[in-house]
Amino acid sequence: MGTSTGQRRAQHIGRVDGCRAGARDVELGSTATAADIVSRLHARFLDWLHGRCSAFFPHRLALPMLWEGSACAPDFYFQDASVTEPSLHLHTDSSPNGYKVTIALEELGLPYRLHHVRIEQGEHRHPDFLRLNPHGRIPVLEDRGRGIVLFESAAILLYLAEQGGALLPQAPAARWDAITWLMFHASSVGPIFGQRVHFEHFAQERYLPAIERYRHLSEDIFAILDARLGARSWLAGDDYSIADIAHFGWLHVLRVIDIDFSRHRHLLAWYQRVAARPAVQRGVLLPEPATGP
Ligand SMILES: N[C@@H](CCC(=O)N[C@@H](CS)C(=O)NCC(=O)O)C(=O)O
Repeated sequence: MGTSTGQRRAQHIGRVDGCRAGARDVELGSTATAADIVSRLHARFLDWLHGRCSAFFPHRLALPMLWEGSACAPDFYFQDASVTEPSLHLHTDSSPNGYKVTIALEELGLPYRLHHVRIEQGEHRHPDFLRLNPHGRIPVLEDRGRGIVLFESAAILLYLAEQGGALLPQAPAARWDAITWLMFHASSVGPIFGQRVHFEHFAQERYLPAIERYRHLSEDIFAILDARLGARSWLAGDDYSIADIAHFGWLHVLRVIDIDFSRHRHLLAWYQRVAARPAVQRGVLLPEPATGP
């Protein structure tokens, strides 16, 4: 006898309920209708999820994002026959470059599976990861369906904008503005902020000339961004784009570690506009919220 979609769904939920939440008396095959079973199991699944995951956010159920290696894993989606394995696999950690990509994915609503690469535990040096990015850095995006592997957050953002058909303006002038500011970020802003954070927070020796140099260079960048945003809402003009997302990833982490740019009022207002977006608020929690050094 064939099974209905409802029954199949109930079996899949039942399997998740049994295997991840401890044995439950799943009543498949009783007189209960498939709809009853689905609704009972769904309620239990949510109960379990809320109990199990202190940092559970409803969007993780609402969006088809998949989570690997976490107690919070909604592999509910993965095991449900009506939902297929996503083609996009993101390897990332909680970091400026990682947040750019989780924000873009959340903005675009593309289904993806998230793999948490724990840099502190050296997982980015594992041979399996180095096969994806020989430079041993997150983020890495695989599009398994198309056999494509990308590293460098700017390349990933361009790919996602193309795939999602958004976050990159169509009109040539605005499009090239967005790409120019994305490249400015990738080649100048990110590396300068990265060196500043390194010399101020992580370097074993406190080397003042380097600290001064990167402070000075990053203050210049704040001033450039502030001037740009004084005349327009977004870096590429009228539309929020991947250029904004790239900058936000870094500026968000600078704020978390108390590097202050609030005296640049246009930059601060832009920061607040970006931070107010629901997808951005979700993106900066994935795989975990940023913490100071
Ligand atoms: N230019 C690269 C930078 C990537 C990068 O430096 N990622 C950091 C995390 S934000 C990383 O993986 N660091 C590990 C390490 O330095 O060993 C990009 O934009 O993706």
